[in-house]
Amino acid sequence: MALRKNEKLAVEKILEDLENYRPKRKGWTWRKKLPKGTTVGHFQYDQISEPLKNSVPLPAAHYFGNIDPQPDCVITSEIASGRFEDDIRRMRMAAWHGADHIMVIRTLGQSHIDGLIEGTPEGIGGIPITRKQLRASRKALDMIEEEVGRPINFHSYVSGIAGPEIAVLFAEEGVNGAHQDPQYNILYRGINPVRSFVDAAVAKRIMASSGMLQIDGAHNANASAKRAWKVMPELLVQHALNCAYSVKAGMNKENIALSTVPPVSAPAPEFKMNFIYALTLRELFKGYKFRAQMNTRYIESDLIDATRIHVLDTLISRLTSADVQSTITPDEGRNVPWHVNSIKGVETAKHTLIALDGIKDLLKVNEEKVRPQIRELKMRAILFMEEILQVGGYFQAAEDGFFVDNGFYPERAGDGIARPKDGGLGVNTVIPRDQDYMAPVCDHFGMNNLPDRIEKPCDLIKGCSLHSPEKIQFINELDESDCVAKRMEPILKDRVANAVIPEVEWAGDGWIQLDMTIPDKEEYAEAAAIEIARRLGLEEPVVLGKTVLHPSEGVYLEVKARVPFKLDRNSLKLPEKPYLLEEEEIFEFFDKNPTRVVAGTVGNDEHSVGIREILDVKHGGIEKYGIKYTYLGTSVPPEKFIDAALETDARVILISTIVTHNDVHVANLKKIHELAIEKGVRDRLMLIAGGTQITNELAVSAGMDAGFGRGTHGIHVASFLVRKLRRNK
Ligand code: Z97
Repeated sequence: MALRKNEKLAVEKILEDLENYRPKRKGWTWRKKLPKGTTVGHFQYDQISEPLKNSVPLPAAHYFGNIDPQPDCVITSEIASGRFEDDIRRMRMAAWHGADHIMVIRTLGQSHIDGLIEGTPEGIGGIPITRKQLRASRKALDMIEEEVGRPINFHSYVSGIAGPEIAVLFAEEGVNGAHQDPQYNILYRGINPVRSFVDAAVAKRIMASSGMLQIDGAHNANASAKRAWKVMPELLVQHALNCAYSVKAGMNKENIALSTVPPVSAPAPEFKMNFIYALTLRELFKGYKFRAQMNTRYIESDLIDATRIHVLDTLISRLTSADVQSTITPDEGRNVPWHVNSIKGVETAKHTLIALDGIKDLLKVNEEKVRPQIRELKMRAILFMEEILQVGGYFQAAEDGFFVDNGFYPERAGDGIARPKDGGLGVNTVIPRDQDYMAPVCDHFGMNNLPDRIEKPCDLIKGCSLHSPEKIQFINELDESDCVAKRMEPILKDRVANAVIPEVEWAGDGWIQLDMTIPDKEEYAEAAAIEIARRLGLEEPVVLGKTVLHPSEGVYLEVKARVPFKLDRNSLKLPEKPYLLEEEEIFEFFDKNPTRVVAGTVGNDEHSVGIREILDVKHGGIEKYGIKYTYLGTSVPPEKFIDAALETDARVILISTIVTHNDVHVANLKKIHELAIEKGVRDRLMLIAGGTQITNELAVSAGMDAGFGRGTHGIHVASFLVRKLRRNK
C-alpha cells in the first residue's frame, strides 16, 4: 500500500493485518550528507543532505524556484496527541516539512506503569505505550518514508520499572531511538537506584543490539531546577555518568546522544552563557552525538517568544555542531499539542539550520575570552565527580541530595533531590544470579553460562522474539469500549458523509483558534474575548495566550473554541484560483518577447496608487519581469490610451478605474473598446482593466480582455499577459 500525495492517509488500512506486520528495518539512520559546495538552485551549500522526493518547502521558497534544501542534521518532531491514529497523520505532515525523527511520548508518565500493557486504558489518566500503537506507527512511518524518500527514525522512551521489557518491545517493533538514563528513573520517578542501574544495563544492551540511538536524561535537571543555569556542572556529570555506563553496557559511542539544553533564555544574557556551556560540552564529549532541545522551562504561552528562543538555540547548535535538532517548541508551554505547532517547530529548525549554512567557516571563536570560562566549568564538573567518589560513590551522592541542587557547584543550596539507596520503587528486587545461571536469550546483559559452540543463545530454544519474530505475541486491544476501532467509528462516518470539521490534534475535534486585540485592561480583555467567542456561537472558549500591548490600551489574545457544526464538503463553493506562472517562466518569456504597455487611470479618476503598484518594480509590479511601460498619468481620456499605444508600439493597455458612480467606469471601458474597433486595432491590442470594484466578468462584459480586482499583484497581470500573448502568437 503506497501513499498518494493527493489522498489522505487511511488509518483504518494501517490497522488491517497489523498482527502480521514486521518493521522494514531496525536501528537508527543519519541523513546522507552532500559534499561541501553542493549546488541547489542558484546557491551553493556546505551543510546539506540528500533532498526529499516530496516535501513542503519553506514559505519564501517560491522566490528561489521552490527549492527545499535539507539541512545535514536530523530534525525531531515531538508528537504526542495521545492518540496514535492522530499522531500518524501528524507524522506525515512533519515528514513533508523535513522531520526525520519522530518522538512519541505518551500522555501518561509511561514509567508509572510497572509492566507492559495491552489496550488503550485512557481511563487511568492517559495512554501508555502498547505494541499495537508502536506497530501501527512504525507501519505508517514505513510508508511515509517511502513517500518522502528518506528514512524516518521512530523514537520513544525506555523508563520505569518495566524499562527492560519496553526495550525488548522496542527492539522487536523497530523503534529506532529511545531516551534511556538510569538517573532519570532515580531522580524523577523515585525508582530504587540499584534497580534502576541494573535495569539500565539490560535495557541498553537490548537497545544496542538493534542499533537504536539513545538520548540521555540530563536535560530534566535543567527543566526541574529552580535556577537551571546553576546546574551546569551537574549536567556535565550526569551526561558523563550515562555515557560511560552506556559504553560499558555495550553501546557504540556513535549511538549515544547527549540531551543538551541551553540553561538560560533572555531576559538573561542568554547567548554568552549558553554558548560557553555548549562549547564545554562539545569539548568534553568528543565522539558522542548531541541532541539539542529547547529548555521547556522557558516556553511560555507565546508562539513567537518560543520561536525566538528556538532560533537562538539553533544558532548555538550550528556553532557547536549538534547532530539532532529537536523541535518540541510551543506545545510544552501551552499544552496545546496541535498539528500546526509541530509543523511550525519543524519549519523553524529547518529555516534556521539552512539559513546558518556554513557559519562555522565564517566565524572564529575568541579563544582568549572563552577558554578560562570553559576551563572553569570543566573544573567544577570534575570537582563534583571527585566529591561523588569521596562520599562513597554515585548511590551515596544521590542519597545525599547532590543532584538538582540550585547551588553553582561547589556552592550548594541544600535543596537537591535526595533518593535513598535502600528505598524507592522496586527496592530489594535485584537478585544476584546463581553461579550456574543460564538464560537462552539473545543480547542479554551479564553473566550467562551458555554451552560452548552455540552461535546465538536462542538457538537453544529454536529462536527468540528478536530473531524469530513469528514468536512475538500480538495482543489486540482488550477493552471493547475504549479502543481505536471505537474512536474511529464517528470519524469514518463523517468521512463517508463528506463532512468537513476543523481539527487541531484529533480528527473531528472541532477546535479552532481565534486571535484578537481588545483595547482594555487584561482582565476585561480576557472576559471580552471569551464573550465574543460565545456570541459567535462557538463552544468551550479558552484563552490560550495573552500579550499585553499596554496595561490600559490593549491586549492581544489567542482563544481556542469549538465549532458546533460540520460542513458538507460537496456544498462548498471553491474560490477561483488566480492564474499564476512561475517567476522564472515569466522572466524568460518577456526576455524573448519584448513587450510594451501603456497605462493610466481613465476619465476623471485621480486614484493612481493601485496602477502604480501594478507597474512599478518595487512591490513586484510588471516592470520586474522586463515589461516596458509608459505611464500616462491620471484622468486620461479614452482616446489617449489608444493613441499612446499606437505611438509607442504597445501591445497592451492597462486601464485603472476606481470611481464607479453612475457606472462611469463601465462606460469608459466600453468607450476604449469601441474606439479600438473604430481604429481597426482592437485585434492587436490587449485591453485590461483594474480597480477595487472590477471583476473579470464585469471587465469582459465591457469589452475588455480581462479585469483584475482587489488583491491583484503584478505577477497576476504578468501571468495573464504571458498566457494571452502566447496564444496570440
Ligand atoms: C525531550 N521534551 O525531548 P515517562 N526518560 C527520559 C526522559 O527525559 C523522559 C522520559 C524517560 C523532552 C521529553 C521529558 N522527558 C519530555 C530520560 C521524559 C519519559 O513519561 O517517565 O515514562 O518517560 O527530551
